[in-house]
Amino acid sequence: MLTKEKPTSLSVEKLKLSIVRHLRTTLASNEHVASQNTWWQATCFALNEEIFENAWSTFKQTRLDHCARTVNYLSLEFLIGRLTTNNLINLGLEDKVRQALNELGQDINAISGEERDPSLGNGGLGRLAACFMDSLVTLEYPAVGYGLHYQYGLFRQGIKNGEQVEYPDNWRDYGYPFEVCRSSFALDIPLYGHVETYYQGDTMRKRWVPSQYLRGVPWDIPVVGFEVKNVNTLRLWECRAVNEFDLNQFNQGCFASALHEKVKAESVTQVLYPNDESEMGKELRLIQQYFLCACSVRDIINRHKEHFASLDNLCDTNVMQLNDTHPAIAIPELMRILLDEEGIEWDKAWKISQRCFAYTNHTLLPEALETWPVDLIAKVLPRHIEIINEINYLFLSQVVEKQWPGDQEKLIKLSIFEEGYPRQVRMANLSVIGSYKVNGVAKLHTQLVKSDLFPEFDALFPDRLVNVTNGVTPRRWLRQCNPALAQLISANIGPQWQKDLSLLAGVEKYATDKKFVQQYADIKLANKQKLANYIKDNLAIDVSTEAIFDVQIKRLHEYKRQHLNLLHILTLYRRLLADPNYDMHSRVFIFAAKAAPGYRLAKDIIYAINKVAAVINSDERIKGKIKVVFLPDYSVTLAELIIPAADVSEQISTAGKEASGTGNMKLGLNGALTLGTLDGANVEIAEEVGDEHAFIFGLTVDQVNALKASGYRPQDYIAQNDELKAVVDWLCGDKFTPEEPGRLSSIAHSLVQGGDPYLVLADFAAYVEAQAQLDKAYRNRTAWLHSTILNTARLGKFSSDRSIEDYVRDIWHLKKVSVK
Ligand code: NBY
Repeated sequence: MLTKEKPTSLSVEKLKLSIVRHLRTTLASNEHVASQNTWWQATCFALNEEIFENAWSTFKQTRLDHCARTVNYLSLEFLIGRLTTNNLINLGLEDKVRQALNELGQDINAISGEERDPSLGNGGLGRLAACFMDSLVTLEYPAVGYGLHYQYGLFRQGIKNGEQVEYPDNWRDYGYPFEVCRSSFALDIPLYGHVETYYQGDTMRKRWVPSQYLRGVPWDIPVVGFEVKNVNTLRLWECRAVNEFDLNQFNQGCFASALHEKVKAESVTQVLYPNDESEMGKELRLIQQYFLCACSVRDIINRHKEHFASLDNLCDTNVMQLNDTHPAIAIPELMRILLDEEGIEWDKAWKISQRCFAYTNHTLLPEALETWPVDLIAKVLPRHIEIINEINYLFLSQVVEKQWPGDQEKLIKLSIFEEGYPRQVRMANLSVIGSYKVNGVAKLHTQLVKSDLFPEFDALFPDRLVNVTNGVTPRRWLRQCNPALAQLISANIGPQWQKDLSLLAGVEKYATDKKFVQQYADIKLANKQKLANYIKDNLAIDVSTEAIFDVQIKRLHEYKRQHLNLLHILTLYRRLLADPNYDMHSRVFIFAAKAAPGYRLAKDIIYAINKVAAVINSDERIKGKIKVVFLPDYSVTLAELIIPAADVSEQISTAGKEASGTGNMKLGLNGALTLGTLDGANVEIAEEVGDEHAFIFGLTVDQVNALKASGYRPQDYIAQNDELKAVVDWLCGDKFTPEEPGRLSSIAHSLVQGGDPYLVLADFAAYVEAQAQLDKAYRNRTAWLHSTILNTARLGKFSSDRSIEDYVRDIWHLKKVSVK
């Protein structure tokens, strides 16, 4: 038994009745004709009966506890993944629903497989938000997630002829059973127009006269706690037109243009922008951001005002966490409401506002730091640009000028505005100035935020910058994705680890227990077989579970260095061609990654991986020693299949570039050994697990900086290393693209003529050496299994429950609200 039963939980009989009732009444079907998808919907509706009642109790209980302070997690992305199994586990109903469906002639796995994965995020940032929602509710903290109800999530990826092609992801097509439209909370949001000045007695006041409104309609997705009654809310705003269509035009026969306003409004939440680590400065994206912020801030204020007449104590009832700078426009939005609508004077309004916001930074990459053209903000949000101006003026004159009198350079660097053509608003500066706490997402990252990104802010506000190392929810990333391992752990140390992951330390003593080790090994093998079957079914590639499953799964980006992995694969291939008896354990290199549609080189790297895979996989000379597998359409669901089957976790970003990483945590927990650089949370993973149980290689942040300062010359590395030269040359020729010679040369070009901005060539030799060590280590089966189990046992720190307790202690100061 992995899960405690909840006191009110339903019986198998009641569940069967409820599922059949929903088939017949809600879904106009019956148990004789229902499709698998209809069965799935009916099952979800049966669960909702339990869920929505608890959601309501949670909401009421929070009010009763004197409006306990609530964290509002503002994020443009929530990459929640499928919810069916997750909800079953968290409700403690998995076994009963399995039985109920079984007795109804249905298979629970097939039924949960009917759910489309809601991909409402790009990568780590969006998935982190989903893990945090799971932990917040499980720890019984009052929390609301605020996001956008995209009609299309992140594009689905196909591979055609080796190349990425994008298809729309209509995730809710005919409806999604776990969401409910709460039309009574709809709001109208202003845009464009101008600002008027007027006098109220002697005081000059401002008001925004917008020229357009958008309607925000909330869709609520319940977030079910594990082994608690609490159910929190993820509220996703959908944008609609205030007026359905122009009746005049319609009557004159201009049907298409009558719909113009509707189409334009609906485009705001039509599609998730598919870029990670880059901003694009488009008007529609700015409106998306503002639309989320305006709806959410208004919703929070409305909630507050049900109990309090003024907003003076808003920060006692609420905190707003900005998930990166994407929702930073919430800061001037709250200021506008306090100043213009509530009539509060500036200093007091600023104090209130600043105590409401905290900001999480997820990146140091310069191209990912958001800026918006001043003119664009002035056009869309004319009052907000005035407020940003005033915030900046007061900050520069009262804070910066006081600390560093007459220091022009400091003023230029710290200003919210970046001078130039066009003038830009720096959202990170606005976020730091407008928040009471700012956090990085891993120890190293936070250090770099303090020393490199915001050193002056750190000097001005010494207590503002803090660290909260990321984490992942053990419910989805161990219990759900690896049920056999979860079962084994529970059988030996009890099930409590699921709510307190530090208890995994209790597994350590089994790392030398013969029976346990064998069971652990059998589970890994079965997981590898399951993945091997998927690979065979989907790509028609045979892979052996005897081989090392070496996994790199993450967005495709130069800084993550999938091409370093590729260069190593080519190196092994060359060695095998030169010497068919070259001594290596067989290896399956598994990739999954989406590239931003406009990121040329990233797409070229995907193409290269696929072309190399085709050649290597069909080369009989190497006797199957290497297989290369690119799994298309990486998603949360696919991650749940790959992670439990991995032997090796590739975390090979250039030191200083990956803020944290969270896949590294998931893979380690499931017993993959990390092959990684000292970057992001890898540093803390190695610290926890011990250097002997990971493969750490490559330049450190300091060495990267020193090398760059001394004038990095990639050609020198090629000149000194024949193998490296040979594989880079391969990319320039026609070895892998006989029909298109030179088609892979863009990669070689970026590494040589392009200056190799992410030091792939500088780390190549160390990487190849670490791979050789790993190959050797894998062959000592006892030692490898020992390390593997220690990874599971020692990574308890990386639960998102721990991250949330850090946020609560250092930033949010929430109290638990238990639903009885
Ligand atoms: O956030 C990731 C970091 O790269 C990773 O190291 C970290 O573990 C994770 C959670 O803290 N960042 C990330 O996923 N960023 C994005 O997805 C993203 C999305 C949109 C935009 C920028 C970045 N944007 O500008 O629109």
